[in-house]
Amino acid sequence: MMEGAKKPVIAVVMGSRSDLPEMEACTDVLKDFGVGYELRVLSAHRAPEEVASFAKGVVDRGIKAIIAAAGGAAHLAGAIASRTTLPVIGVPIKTKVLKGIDSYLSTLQMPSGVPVATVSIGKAGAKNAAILALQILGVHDPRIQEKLGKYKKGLAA
Ligand code: RP5
Repeated sequence: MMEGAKKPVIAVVMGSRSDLPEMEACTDVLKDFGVGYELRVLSAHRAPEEVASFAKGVVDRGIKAIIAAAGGAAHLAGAIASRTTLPVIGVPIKTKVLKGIDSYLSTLQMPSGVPVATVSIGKAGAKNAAILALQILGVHDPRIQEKLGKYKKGLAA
């Protein structure tokens, strides 16, 4: 586990170290906003027990939103969402064979009652996951809200 300097309020989880190059688009945004996050590699298929204990302990550590990225038969975001009341944002990682359509549908198509807020495939989705997590936190944090406002103005310019 690696962590940002501040107390983590967002958890960024990915299914493999090989997802990190795409997910740096996510952590770069969190760093720019100065929001503490924790970063973990946890595979729903290769380490299911660790995923379960992560999901069960995450509220007690003060985490407010979870970003979960995986590729292929992407089970990670859903496996976490099934075990927590925190909002879970799913990032479908781009894959070689099916270009991430597999990851996208696996992350998106959750059953009724267990939502995963699924963003677009790849780096754009990774970045948007960070912004969406910040927007969730911004509802109760005026400093994040203000920074998001400046960010939006920057996009327009
Ligand atoms: C998924 O399988 C991971 O999220 C990754 O996108 C994909 C391939 O993993 P590696 O075989 O590169 O570890 O679980």
